[in-house]
Amino acid sequence: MSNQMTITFPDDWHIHLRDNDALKTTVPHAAQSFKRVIVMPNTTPPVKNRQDAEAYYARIQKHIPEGSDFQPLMTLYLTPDTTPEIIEDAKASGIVHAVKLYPAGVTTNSTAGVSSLKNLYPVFEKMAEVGLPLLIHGEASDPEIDIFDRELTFIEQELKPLHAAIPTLRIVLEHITTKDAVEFVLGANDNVGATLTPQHLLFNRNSLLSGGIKPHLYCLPILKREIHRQALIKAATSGNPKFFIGTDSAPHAQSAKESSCGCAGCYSALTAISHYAEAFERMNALDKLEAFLGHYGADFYGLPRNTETITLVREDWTPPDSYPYLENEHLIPLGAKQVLKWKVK
Ligand code: OTD
Ligand code: ZN
Ligand code: ZN
Repeated sequence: MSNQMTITFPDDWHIHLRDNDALKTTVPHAAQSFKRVIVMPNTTPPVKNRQDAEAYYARIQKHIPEGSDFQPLMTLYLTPDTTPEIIEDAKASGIVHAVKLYPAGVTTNSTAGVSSLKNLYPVFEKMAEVGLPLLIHGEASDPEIDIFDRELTFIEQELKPLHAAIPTLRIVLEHITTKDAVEFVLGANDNVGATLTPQHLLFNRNSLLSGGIKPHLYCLPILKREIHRQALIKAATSGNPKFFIGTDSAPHAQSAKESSCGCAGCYSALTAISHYAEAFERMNALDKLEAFLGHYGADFYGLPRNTETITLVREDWTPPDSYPYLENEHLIPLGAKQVLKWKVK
């Protein structure tokens, strides 16, 4: 077994950078690990149109380290007021690469999201026409539905009808967490792909809840049973180009995570590559890692693959306990206090 791997520089097809002062931390971290990132639009207020995206892009750019060719790929946040004209205008900007659907209320900063997909079908038709992918947080928004069943319910009630109605719409089912999602993606046409996070490949709901609650493993969609984790890691390591990296790295200050009402989100911008390598190695599938991290996402988005490389070495290391964040706050990385087996040189 080789102790060193040189692979295509990875991209991250799903990241949260937040806004304003948070960008001082999140942008350099993202630029250290990734060449390009799909930037989620769930800021406060959300990124709803071309003007918002251009202004946010400019704020991000101020924090890109000197000499780095890091590239933020912007997205729009779909609301009940999104129109086909907004889609056309966003596409024409050249900086907007996708549109994100949050069913209202399902995750952090999603109150401005959508409760009925049917009304937005003209918007989806326009996205299919101009070639903007729809990125979906695939959870049912009905709060009565059990939190562990929300992904499956969304797939059955919303996603299958949408894909059947507009099969030419390119869809990324984001951060999939169940074998049902894997089966949906495998059964759908080639316009449908999925991202997978490090936490959903490595941990299950026991990791979150058994032997003491672990707030830093609390994210949405919530970690599921072991059979689901196994289906996810099998999909990720299968070499099927429908499945690719999307860390869902989501910064929340330590004080907001370790609280009586803790925020959802795992911060993995600086550790995700190591986590993925470890997850793939456990499946004896390190030969599939490069394409998952560096090829399939670019192919799906119709962008060129990166030509630069990174080198991973098999070397035990422990991430810092925390990173400074905002004024007197800290971010706790996924994997804090653990020994990770692969390090980016
Ligand atoms: N999940 N936290 C956040 C977003 C994601 O659903 C997501 O994409 C966040 O903090 O923005 C989380 O747990
Ligand atoms: Zn989401
Ligand atoms: Zn996310």
